[in-house]
Amino acid sequence: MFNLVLFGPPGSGKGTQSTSIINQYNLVHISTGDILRVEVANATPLGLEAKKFMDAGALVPDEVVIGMIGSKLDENKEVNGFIFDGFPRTIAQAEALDKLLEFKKTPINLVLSLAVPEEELIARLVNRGKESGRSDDNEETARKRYHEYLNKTAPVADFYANQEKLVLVQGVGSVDEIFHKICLEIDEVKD
Ligand code: B4P
Repeated sequence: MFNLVLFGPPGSGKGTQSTSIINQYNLVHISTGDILRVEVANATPLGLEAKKFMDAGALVPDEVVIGMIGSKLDENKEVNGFIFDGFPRTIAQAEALDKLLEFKKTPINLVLSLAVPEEELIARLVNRGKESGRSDDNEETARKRYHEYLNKTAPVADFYANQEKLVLVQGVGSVDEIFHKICLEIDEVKD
């Protein structure tokens, strides 16, 4: 199995690059953002609770997100591996993921961190908001999300650097150029 974490601030291209990576390497895509948006769209109890946090640019509580990941791993037993997109976003989520994977006897193999400057992130999210209508893609909420990232998510990079799994990838350039750099890093680690 090969398990990849795609890490980076909101708007850094995690979702965009995941689409290409799953096709190239035949991995199962687990995006906590996508799962939460489906829950919101279906107005489930979980979705109604999560929406309050998402609309405010805040992270959804750890216990909610960790529970969702546990279910997804159980649903996908015989697979080549997983790509975790937008998860883990806190140290508690990272520790929980290690425990869940230990149980499955398969570790995280690589963490790719997409580096993009703040103003480029905000511009991308505001631009996406014009087409997608996503309630968290406006300038005010995008800046809150970025600060939430700096406070709660950025420390997760050190967690994986200490495990010698973190590799930085410059996330500015064309989607294809960035995908090419990502493939080089994956091929270096994957047998
Ligand atoms: P997510 O859905 O994870 O979304 P994201 O951070 O906005 O985006 P991503 O980095 O995937 O960017 P994308 O490729 O779409 O999170 C949404 C919310 O859900 C969070 O704020 C939080 O509330 C909640 N949540 C999710 N996971 C959670 C967790 N684990 N714990 C707690 N809460 C959680 O790209 C963005 C835009 O840039 C797109 O328009 C794209 O076309 C464009 N783009 C991409 N690459 C580009 C490039 N190279 N050049 C120019 N534009 C590019």
